[in-house]
Amino acid sequence: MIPEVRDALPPAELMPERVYALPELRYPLRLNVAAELLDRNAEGDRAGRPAIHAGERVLTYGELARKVNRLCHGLRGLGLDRGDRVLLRMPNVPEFIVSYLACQKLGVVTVGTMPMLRARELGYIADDAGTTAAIVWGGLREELERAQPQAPELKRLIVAGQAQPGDTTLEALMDGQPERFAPADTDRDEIAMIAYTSGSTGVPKGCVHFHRDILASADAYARHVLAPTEDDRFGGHPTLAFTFGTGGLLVFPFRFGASTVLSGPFTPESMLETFAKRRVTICFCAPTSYRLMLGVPAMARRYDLGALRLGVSAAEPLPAATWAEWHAATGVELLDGIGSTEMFHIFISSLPGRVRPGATGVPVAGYGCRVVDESGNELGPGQAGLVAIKGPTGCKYWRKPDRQAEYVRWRGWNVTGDVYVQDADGYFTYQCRSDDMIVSGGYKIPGPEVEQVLDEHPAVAESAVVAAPDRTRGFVVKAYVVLNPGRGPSAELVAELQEHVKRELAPYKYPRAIEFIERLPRTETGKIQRYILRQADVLPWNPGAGG
Ligand code: 3UK
Repeated sequence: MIPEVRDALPPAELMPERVYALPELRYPLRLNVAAELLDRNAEGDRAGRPAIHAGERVLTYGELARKVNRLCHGLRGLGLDRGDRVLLRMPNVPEFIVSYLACQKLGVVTVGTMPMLRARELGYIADDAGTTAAIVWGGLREELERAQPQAPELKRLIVAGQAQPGDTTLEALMDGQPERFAPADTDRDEIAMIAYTSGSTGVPKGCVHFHRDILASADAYARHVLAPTEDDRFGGHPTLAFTFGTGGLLVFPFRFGASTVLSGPFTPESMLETFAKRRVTICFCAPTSYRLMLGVPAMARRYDLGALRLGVSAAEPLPAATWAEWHAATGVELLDGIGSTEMFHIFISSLPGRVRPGATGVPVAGYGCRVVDESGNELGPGQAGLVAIKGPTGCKYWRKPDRQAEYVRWRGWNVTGDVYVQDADGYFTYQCRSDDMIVSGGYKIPGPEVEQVLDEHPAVAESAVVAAPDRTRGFVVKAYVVLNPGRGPSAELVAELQEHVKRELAPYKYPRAIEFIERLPRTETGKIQRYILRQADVLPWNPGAGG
């Protein structure tokens, strides 16, 4: 590994202790994730089997491998090499997968970014990761170009899809290139990707995953929980840039020679139509999306979901009621699973045929999970505490040793900040988060990040952002705003503040509810008492304005 990249990893004493308890998790020293996911299928007897379904288009493993190899030559021609970081900004299109696999094959580190991110978020990520090039979808270029001044090293944009004259295009890079390319001889513990997650402090943190981590997630979680065959078709809405999507729509299908079904922007109807038309067998969605699909009138009669055999639900807790409604409507079991960007994917999951609705499930094969107190002492059944995990994947923050020490504690346990209770028979039930992160519609929204942006508005003196209960989304972002002298509450100002946040941050982070108050409740040491605001509707001092 090049020294610059190695030095960005956490110090050895803060590394998670990783355990490879199963024989299928023992990998050779030299390991390349793209060779495993792609070449193994394309060069074996699956060359003619489908790899990607996108609308009417089907790309076989053989076709995909030829595209990837041609792009490897093209990227190499631009001077990109092992250890370099490349930012990916694309919707769920085949070009995302081609770019991801080509980078992996070269040993180039991918930095996937969610399409909804805005310039300030992209600029931070590009600069923090030290990306020197980006592969960007034409329709998403504007925010990235606005971010470039924040990331001086990001000089080269490669445009996929709709391009403009003078662009370096993905197509041109692949044009006329040889169709074979030998994968880089990467170490199993060499960095493959950095996935950014919004921390509760509002500063995005890069989560590093090695070549081996990505495969381990498939060989622990997917193999043991989903038991995929090459006839499975994986579908769903998470972006490929989110590790929930990278796993569910790229790594897991390819690890088992199955195929992935890519779809456009999520609407409940379009998702159901894709499941029916493309015969999706395993789907990955957030609970909110399952609820929205259940809200489509006569959903099970209008869409033939006969091919579907399992639905994975993650990113937020799956209530027993949603499980029961989906099961009644489709006959399909939803498998709740908790994962994180730090852990790459799911580490506690329900198992087919053994679901207990309302509980997340049991530790995934290969992972050890405990419920502990603040000092790391194990708690007994029925007692709520922090969940701590050890397994083949683990948290490795890029250039953030202080944050690393919060996530990895007690000589190697990963602590996600989630509060759990374990039953006497081993099932884990989610309680809440222990910090200020708001989980809304499956999105993680750090309250402080929204506060910071609200406070930049000239009308705002200060603000506090909390989660307010919501029937569809679980919770929504609610902002309590103290106005500057001379500014009064109004519906126009609510709309203006909402627009302000949507312009500055990914739009899903905007406060769906805004309430103006005289002052924020604080402790004697000056800390905002967000728990009081969470119950604010019953407080006498609440003037009840706005909303
Ligand atoms: C919360 C859940 C209750 C929990 C993710 C599957 O969500 C993913 O990653 P993020 O980094 O967020 C991690 C946090 O989200 N969470 C996730 N799943 C559940 N809470 N029940 C669940 N089933 O607070 C966790 O710490 O955005 C999920 C696979 C890959 C992922 N990255």
